[in-house]
Amino acid sequence: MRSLSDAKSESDLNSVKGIFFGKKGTLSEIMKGLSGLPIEERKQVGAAANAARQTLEAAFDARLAEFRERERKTRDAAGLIDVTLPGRLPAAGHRHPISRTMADIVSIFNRLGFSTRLGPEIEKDYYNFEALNFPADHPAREMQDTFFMDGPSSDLLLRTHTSPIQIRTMESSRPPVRVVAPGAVYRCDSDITHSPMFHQVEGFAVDQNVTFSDVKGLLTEFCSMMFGERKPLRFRPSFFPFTEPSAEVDIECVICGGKGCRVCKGSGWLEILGCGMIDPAVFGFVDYDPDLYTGFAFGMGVERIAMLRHGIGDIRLFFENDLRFLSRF
Ligand code: 2U9
Repeated sequence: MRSLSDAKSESDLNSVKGIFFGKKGTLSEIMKGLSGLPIEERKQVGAAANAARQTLEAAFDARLAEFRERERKTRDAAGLIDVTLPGRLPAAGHRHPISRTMADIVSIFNRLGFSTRLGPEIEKDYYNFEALNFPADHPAREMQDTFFMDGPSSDLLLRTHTSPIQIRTMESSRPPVRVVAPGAVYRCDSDITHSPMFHQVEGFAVDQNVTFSDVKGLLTEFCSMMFGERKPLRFRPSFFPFTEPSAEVDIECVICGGKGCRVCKGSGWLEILGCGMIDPAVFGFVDYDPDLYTGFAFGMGVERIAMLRHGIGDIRLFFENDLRFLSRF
């Protein structure tokens, strides 16, 4: 097999290729001989050899394409499928990191004896504020925080927390109750750590003799199930209109182990949730006897937990739907 026009197959083509491009092939020999030539001649021969290489390569490529096309046509005509070729799998999607984090949180509380309740995202002022013991002039009711459906005097709004679910639960059932309330909530706020729509998981339990140590024990267990090991927790006194006493809960920084880093701003602690004993004034709205029953409640922001879990610094990334971001999870 000496020439391109004699080649009848891909393997013939490779033999002819060897004549020109092989180790001892014509082109290699020419290139080796270049060093023995005077400079002017070396330039001319070198340029001619390069041009010849390009022409030959194009001719071989064209012939190869011809053979492959012929082969494909024969195969198609015979109805043959190459079963040894790897299949093309459809790209599989997955759940959004926020849905997954929320499902993980809810699943832990379900395993700890809490059932799940949902509620409407458009709520009445009564369930979102009044029954939760927000005074009439409380700043959280104002325009900059709450999306009212029809101006600030409107009775309908986008719920600012999932707490209305707890009020609705207490209206329709008697103690003992243990419920988690997950869902989307809305606040007029937007920067790298706040989104106008975000997600919360809240929960509560009401029975006789429920104490603050019950919520401490529950949340300690939750944190070790969520973050993998028993990390130190810190309960700091705080204030919410619907709980008294109230606390915010910090976990030892999951990034630096408490040494101090950029994520915990050098403090060694990360705030992850809030909790407290349900204010007896709230029981007045749902007709629970505050002399007989006590209850605890807690709440957390799902995005904040997901950001800590995955080391993400900007909440807006979760909602831009950029697949380069979402496919990392
Ligand atoms: C009823 C009574 C009490 C729910 C609670 C918190 C503490 C809390 C925040 C966490 C981060 C909101 O998303 S966040 O900004 N929540 O700290 N929430 S106790 O207490 C209730 C709820 C309903 C009837």
